[in-house]
Amino acid sequence: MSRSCSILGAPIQTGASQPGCLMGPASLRTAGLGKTLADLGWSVRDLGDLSIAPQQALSHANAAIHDLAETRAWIEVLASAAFYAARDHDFPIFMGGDHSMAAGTVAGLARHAAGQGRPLFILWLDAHPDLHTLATTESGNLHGTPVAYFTGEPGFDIYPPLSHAVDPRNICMMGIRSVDPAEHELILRSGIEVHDMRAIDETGVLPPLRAFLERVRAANGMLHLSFDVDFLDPDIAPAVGTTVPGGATFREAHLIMETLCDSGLVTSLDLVELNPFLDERGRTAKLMCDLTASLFGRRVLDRMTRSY
Ligand code: B3U
Ligand code: MN
Ligand code: MN
Repeated sequence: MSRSCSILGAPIQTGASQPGCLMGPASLRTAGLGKTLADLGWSVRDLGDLSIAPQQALSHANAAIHDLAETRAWIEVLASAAFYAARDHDFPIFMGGDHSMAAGTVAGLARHAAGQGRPLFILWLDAHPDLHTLATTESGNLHGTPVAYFTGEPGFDIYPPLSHAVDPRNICMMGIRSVDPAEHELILRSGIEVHDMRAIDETGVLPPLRAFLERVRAANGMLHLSFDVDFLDPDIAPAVGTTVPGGATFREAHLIMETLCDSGLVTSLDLVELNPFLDERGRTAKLMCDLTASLFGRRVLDRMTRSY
């Protein structure tokens, strides 16, 4: 019997500074995400897009924060949807949407993992650690806050209550190359494993990835991959509002996905921050589909006719 995966759209853009992520799920569908996975032998169920009701504005002592009520509502809807998607399918994929949505998906997945008696691990592929609290964000863009929230940092009283926090020591970040001072302080205090681009330049992606996967396996953990488009170098992935030069290459990204596939440990996926308004003839959406295909088992050699 083939394994089941579900794809669920979260057209949220209130956590970002510029509009466009709203179209992310449509762009990933147009690039053929569902068919790509079905062709790899997966039984794919498209659960459609989530939505939120109109909200009354919420204010916060930090006046920089914008769209707090809408983002809070999205987090609430996503936490519940992620819990049920993880319960009902072998592998849920959450198509964003800006990265504030991970506050919801990870909260729901942590609740599900706790019900299974297993720890939840997070692989965070991103240019940014997204470790601001509501007090420290200077941009007011809430996509900079999900990791602080789901690790149980204080100051998130206005977000939905978190049923199960993620242990910061179960988080591995790769690709990091833009860190604000308050985030840096939290990295040092929390024990999150961070591999910045310098570390990747020095060792390549495999040694830190394999060491992390060993930890996940030893703990019988569930593993959620949260993939921000800006992890990739902007030359290959221009469709993102917060490009940072010096990102992961095409081959590094595919190698990570292929290695994750081989491990068999990944149980859920966020594809976030795709802004199709900034894309060039759909190339970033297609790249995200191809990377997902590598995670789901596509192998170059499988497509070649062997003549030897
Ligand atoms: N740390 C900055 C920049 C940023 C974070 N996440 C994204 N950009 N995508 C901030 O605004 O919090
Ligand atoms: Mn991010
Ligand atoms: Mn980012």
